[in-house]
Amino acid sequence: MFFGKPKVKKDNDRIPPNQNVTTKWPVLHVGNVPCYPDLTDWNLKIYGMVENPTTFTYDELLALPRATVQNDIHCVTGWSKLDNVWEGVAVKDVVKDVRIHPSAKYVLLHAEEGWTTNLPLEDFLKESSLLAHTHNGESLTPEHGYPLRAVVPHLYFWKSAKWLRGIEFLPLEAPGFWEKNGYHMYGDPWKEERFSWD
Ligand SMILES: Nc1nc2c(c(=O)[nH]1)N[C@H]1C(S)=C(S)[C@@H](COP(=O)(O)O)O[C@H]1N2
Ligand SMILES: [Mo]
Repeated sequence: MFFGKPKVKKDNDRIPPNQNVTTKWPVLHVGNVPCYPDLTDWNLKIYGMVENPTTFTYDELLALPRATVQNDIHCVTGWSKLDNVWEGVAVKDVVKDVRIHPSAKYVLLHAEEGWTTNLPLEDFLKESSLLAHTHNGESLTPEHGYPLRAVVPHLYFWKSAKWLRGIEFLPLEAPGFWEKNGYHMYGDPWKEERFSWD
């Protein structure tokens, strides 16, 4: 599957206000980079407002249809990186059999060390959202989220949890780590929704 947009837009139509394009890939996070000598203890838990709470092993996740997406990412600190090619699994395939309850309206993504971020269910389920293990043809490095990170490119990049371990479906919006610390609950880069007061 290929969900990426063809390159028809001019570059300056692709860069949200007050962002600068970088060809490097900065590393940004709080806490430690987790170390996985092997992935036998790794899993991804899907729970909350779902009929079938599910735990995926890494192999089970890789057995889902493979998705490739090309997109631009925009960090709230001001850098944008264009034309990233991510491979992984589409969110809609990951949640296909969990039967999301109709009262679920929001998602809280859980990463290692208790780091979290929140977004509306509708945004999480977009065609462009995926759980990625590969970037530009290479396995994610530990500092960029190995073995699995969320990629939600239409929101500021802090919503794209690295070292993802859990997906919790909620009826109400619960602020994640940065959202509790003054970042915007939604984070649309085109509207510059950087902080809660924007
Ligand atoms: N688990 C986790 N994921 C995280 C963060 C974090 O601190 N912990 N930081 C976020 C922020 S603020 C950004 S800008 C991106 C940075 O991803 P990168 O380091 O791969 O560029 O990861 C996001 N995902
Ligand atoms: Mo960020």
